Amino acid sequence: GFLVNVLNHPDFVDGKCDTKFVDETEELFEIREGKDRGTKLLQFIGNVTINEAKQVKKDFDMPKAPKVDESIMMEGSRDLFKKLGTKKFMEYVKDEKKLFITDTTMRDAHQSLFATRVRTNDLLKVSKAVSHNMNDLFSLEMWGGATYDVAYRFLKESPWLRLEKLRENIPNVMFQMLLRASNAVGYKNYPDNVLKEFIKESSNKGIDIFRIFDSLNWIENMRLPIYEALNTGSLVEGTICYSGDILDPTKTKYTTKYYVNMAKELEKMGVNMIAIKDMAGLLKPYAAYELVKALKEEVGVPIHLHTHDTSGNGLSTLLMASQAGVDIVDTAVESMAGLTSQPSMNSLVEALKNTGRDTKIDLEGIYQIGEYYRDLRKVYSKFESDLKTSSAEIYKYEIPGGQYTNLKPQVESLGLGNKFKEVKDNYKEANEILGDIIKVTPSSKVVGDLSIFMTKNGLNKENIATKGEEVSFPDSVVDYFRGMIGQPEGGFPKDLQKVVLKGEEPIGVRPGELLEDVDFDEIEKMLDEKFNMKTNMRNIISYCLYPKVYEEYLSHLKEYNDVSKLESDVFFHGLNKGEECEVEIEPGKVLTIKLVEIADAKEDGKRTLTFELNGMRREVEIEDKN
Ligand code: 3PY
Ligand code: ZN
Repeated sequence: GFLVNVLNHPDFVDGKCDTKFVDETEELFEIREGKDRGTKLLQFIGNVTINEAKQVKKDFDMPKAPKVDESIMMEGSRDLFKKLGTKKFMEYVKDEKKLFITDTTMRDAHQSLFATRVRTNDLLKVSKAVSHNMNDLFSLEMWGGATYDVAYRFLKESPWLRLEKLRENIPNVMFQMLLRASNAVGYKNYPDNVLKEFIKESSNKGIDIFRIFDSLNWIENMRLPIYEALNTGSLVEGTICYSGDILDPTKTKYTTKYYVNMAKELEKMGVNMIAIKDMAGLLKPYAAYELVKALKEEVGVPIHLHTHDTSGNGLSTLLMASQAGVDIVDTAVESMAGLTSQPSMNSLVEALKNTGRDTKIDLEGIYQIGEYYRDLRKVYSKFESDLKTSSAEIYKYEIPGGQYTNLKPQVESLGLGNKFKEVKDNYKEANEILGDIIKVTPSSKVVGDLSIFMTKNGLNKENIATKGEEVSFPDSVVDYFRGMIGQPEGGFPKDLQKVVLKGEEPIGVRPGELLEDVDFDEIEKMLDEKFNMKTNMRNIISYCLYPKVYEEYLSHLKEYNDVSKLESDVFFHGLNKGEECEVEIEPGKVLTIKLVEIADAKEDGKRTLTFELNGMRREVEIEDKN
């Protein structure tokens, strides 16, 4: 029976059975499922091979991570943080002359360059080298933002296991996540109890620093997550999202004063650092100097700058910020840097060598990590955009890095490929129509959805109020005007709000005040019964954040078992005829899988695929959906 198996599980016997054991691991489904793990994997590989990969030539090898001496534990920022405690550690950061560096390679870099697709398996392979060679960094941004959604939706793996396993392999450097305030890691405001539990679990499982931003810079939405994160003993970056251009005297909404005031309010709430989140890469070099200087004069906590290199000015922005006294900046390893990603760590480190802000980072080992990612990118090439050069037109459009990369394929998939320029122009116009708002997930989605909607329906600034009477607007736009993601600076444009809401009254309070707490017990019961599992709090949270996506993930797990251990060339490209792969389904247990034969489709549309599984012939039937 189920219980017996749980009790016999090695983790349980070892006494390690905290909440960790009862996760979405394969064992839980094995227990009552007849089909074995091997056959399920063959079915998965067969399906990818027939319906997704179509026997593409694999002109890449899976990259090898650099070897390091694992017996030597390198001291890192996390060790120091633990040793000094919050207060002393933050004093140290503030007093230190060197510029501190955060690496975003495991999160924002691949979110911005190829739609967040890097799998845990590939991150784990390089993780020990990261712990060893990147121990001088301030932190690693490796979770949050879109990673959570994409892990379940597209990678069919648990983001919690990513966090846990990376933490195991990298115990020495601080982990940082991006939290969308009351939107957590989703696209809408969630009930307070969901948000609280999410933050607690994230901290328990290894997050040291929460970067908390609201997509409209609305402080009311940030209070609860900030207090909750501070309560866990983690460090908190109160975040100001940068929009517009403080150097442009004609732009009067988002001024230096506006940002400084916001930072001061966040400081009063007790945050440990202020993050400037320049998600679209709009902070020009001299503006960075002015903004950082003003913040350094007016707030006491360290300043952490995040930008994107879309315009090609990213490195200059970091250098000017450094000159003005910024404490920490975000970069990515050079083979994952540039364009819509962060500026290159390697270039910045070199640029500051032998100056007053010398980062003191040894690049030797970081080059090796760069080589790993350079080779890895080939495996993920199908997710890369065709953006080849930087683009200073981003200053005009104000589209965030990840959205900029995604917008073209999104527009193409809607059959508007020939209207990309118009969509971008409409993005700018939609922003004005919505009241010149801060644009970052999820508010950037509102602007993106509206711009596509305008393009499709021939709407513009002049006719949207009249023609809009007859159409129903995209859900995200309606929710925005209802006040469901919060209140924008300067309020809503009232005329259009009336048109969009068609008589419904908007809310003026924090949405979390109106959303009823979720009944966790009820969800636990439902998941236990429906998926035959022993549900834990992380499972419940995942369901609360993404009910449909999470259920689909669990169904996938049931049908194909745990696919996270497949190598990425097989996960994304299947097997070619005659090709063989190995999968270590648990430590020491390796399956060898060879695709021997693909038969023609039968009348019912199914193909028989012949495999060898550890040398034994196995046939599986795969429906050819082409
Ligand atoms: C996210 O919220 O995912 C972002 O990276 C916003 O810039
Ligand atoms: Zn970013």
